[in-house]
Amino acid sequence: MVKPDLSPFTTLLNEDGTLQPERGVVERRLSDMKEMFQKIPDSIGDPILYHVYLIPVPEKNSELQSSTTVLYPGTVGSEYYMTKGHFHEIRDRSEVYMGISGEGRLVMATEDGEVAVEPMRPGSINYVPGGWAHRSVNVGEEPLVFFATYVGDAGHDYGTIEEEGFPVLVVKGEEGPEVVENPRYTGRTR
Ligand code: S6P
Ligand code: ZN
Repeated sequence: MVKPDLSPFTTLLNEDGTLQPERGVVERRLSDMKEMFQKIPDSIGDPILYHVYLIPVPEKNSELQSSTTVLYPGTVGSEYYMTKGHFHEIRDRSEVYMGISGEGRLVMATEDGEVAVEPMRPGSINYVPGGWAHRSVNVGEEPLVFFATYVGDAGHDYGTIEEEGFPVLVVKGEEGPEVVENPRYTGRTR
């Protein structure tokens, strides 16, 4: 017989992507991820790039963590606002994203430099297999809001991306978003 650790509970999603009740919030400003942008204009200040609203549960592989992310619209130089991006600490742990509002790109990369860029929009369901680092990029004019759920003990390895970057960047081109090579990427390429 399995004796459950938790009792069932419900969280409500507000239209703006916040959660009710609020159980935990992470705020990320430009100053938290300065090294990740190619060039930061002096006049930009220290804007909030995104909030993550958490539904925390025990960090075990028998549970599912979940959260919403509200990634605001804007650019830093030619790059759109984006999340830090990470591998999961336990590399093979997978994740599912569901787009709620706004328009984005989900940039994913393996440790040996394979790349995938997938669309995020209301109703998109992106599967992030184990072993793929992931970063969301807001390419629209409205906040990009999405729900994420992932294996409970996955953990987050931000260090590898901080050191190596992603193999590609999503930049604002004349005709809209463009995926270009990251000149500062120091990881393996394929
Ligand atoms: C967690 C999941 C998301 C991100 C969030 C912010 O595994 O991928 O909830 O945490 O979108 O991104 P980051 O890279 O700052 O954690
Ligand atoms: Zn993740």
